[in-house]
Amino acid sequence: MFLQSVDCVNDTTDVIYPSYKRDDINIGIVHLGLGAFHRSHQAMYTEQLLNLQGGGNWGICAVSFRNEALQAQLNSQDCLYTMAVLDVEDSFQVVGAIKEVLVVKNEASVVLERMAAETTKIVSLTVTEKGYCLNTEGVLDEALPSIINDLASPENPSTAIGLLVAALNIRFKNSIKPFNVIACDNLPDNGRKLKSAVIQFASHISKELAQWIDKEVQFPNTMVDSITPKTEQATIDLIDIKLGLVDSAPVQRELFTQWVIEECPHIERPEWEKVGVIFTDNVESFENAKLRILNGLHSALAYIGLLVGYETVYQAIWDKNIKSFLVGLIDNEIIPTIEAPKGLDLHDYSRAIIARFENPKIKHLLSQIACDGSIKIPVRTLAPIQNNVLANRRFKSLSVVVAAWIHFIGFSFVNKHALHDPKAKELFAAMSEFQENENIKVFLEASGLLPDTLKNNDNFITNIQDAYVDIANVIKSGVFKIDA
Ligand code: CS2
Repeated sequence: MFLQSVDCVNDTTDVIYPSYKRDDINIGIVHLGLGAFHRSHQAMYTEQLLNLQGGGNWGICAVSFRNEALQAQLNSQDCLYTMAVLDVEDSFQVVGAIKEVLVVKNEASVVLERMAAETTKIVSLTVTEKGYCLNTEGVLDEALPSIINDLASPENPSTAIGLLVAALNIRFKNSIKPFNVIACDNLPDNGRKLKSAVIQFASHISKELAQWIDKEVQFPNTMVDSITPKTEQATIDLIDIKLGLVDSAPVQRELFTQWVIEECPHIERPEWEKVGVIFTDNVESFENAKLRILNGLHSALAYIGLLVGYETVYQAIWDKNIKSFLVGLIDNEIIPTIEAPKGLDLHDYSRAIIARFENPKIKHLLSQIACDGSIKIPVRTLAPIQNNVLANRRFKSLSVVVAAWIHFIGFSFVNKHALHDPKAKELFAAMSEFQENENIKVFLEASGLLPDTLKNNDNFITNIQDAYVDIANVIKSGVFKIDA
């Protein structure tokens, strides 16, 4: 039997099911970006609150940009799905918070209708870093083809920015109070950057609209965390046994989860603080700690691990040499760049992250993390290097991460593997030039990613050059042996 409705589940098991009446809850949130992360994180917090409060009008309309297959799967099971938490003891919960699934590619006008509805109080997003359509300075990149298209036809948008502006424009014209926007992707100042991109786009439509958005719409910064790898067949099988039903769209994640949201007065929102969400006026320090430690280590593991032949975070972190390199990297070069949030011991925080990576049940693919390096490396690795350069501190191990990333691009280039990166073309062109004249400075400059402080810093270039040679030796020997 298939999972179809809450009525068909067998609630004698220890699986948690929605305890509120799903039919009675209305949609209050439109979420853009229906990936596994949204379903295991924001939707899960909302689900817990609905369970706690016995309902509430915070149902979610979840919007995918292209994934019709997922829409069909979720529709066939009344938008229900199971979340498996994989830890020493696994646990399972059927989530009912998502009430509707839409796909922009086929029904952009319905998406806009939902976003413009007076009952929609919040639009949240997990569209990955590249979905913000920003250039290296962190402002809207108006040269992107998708943004050019949306600007040419703003009533028929296909990007997250275009959708937000079009929906806000409908509300503005109809004197409907705006929704507020909660950005949930891994980039520093995510809310602030999104707001500035939205205003910049809106200013091409009308000055009044741009001013209204600036004044009336809140875009709190946030930090989100929970490792959510692609769902494996083994988890699907486990869920089938546990539920006694076939769920064709489950998600899996680790036990740890965190959501920190900037406190903004007057936002009409679910009382997520009742289910553990932290509201604070100091999101930036949580963001920095998480981006530089967890995500920074992830990228280091991805590029180093893949070059040595590992497939998952779990395999790479159990390599003693890699682990001891990472520990040195954290203590000597990352922690000194972070101002810790009050009450958080960065040493303990970083060790807890390593322990999370060591969870044998989480098979997080390094290739998944290695995507979009041109957006991730500047935030996770170049930014702390820049801080260290300015403070006259060491950055030798961070340089190793950059060098591993360059080798990863070189490997993809030489073997004609697709590079999953919005700047793939530019990076391959830079690599081609680099391979001709073997001057790493050429690659770094041509990649267009370097902040001015690093561009003309000979010490930085020398460090990367040396690290590049070290990594070449690692690849030759198949053993990672670089001391941090
Ligand atoms: C990862 C993140 O894919 C990546 O770049 O570093 O998705 C990471 O798993 C999450 O941020 C964890 O919260």
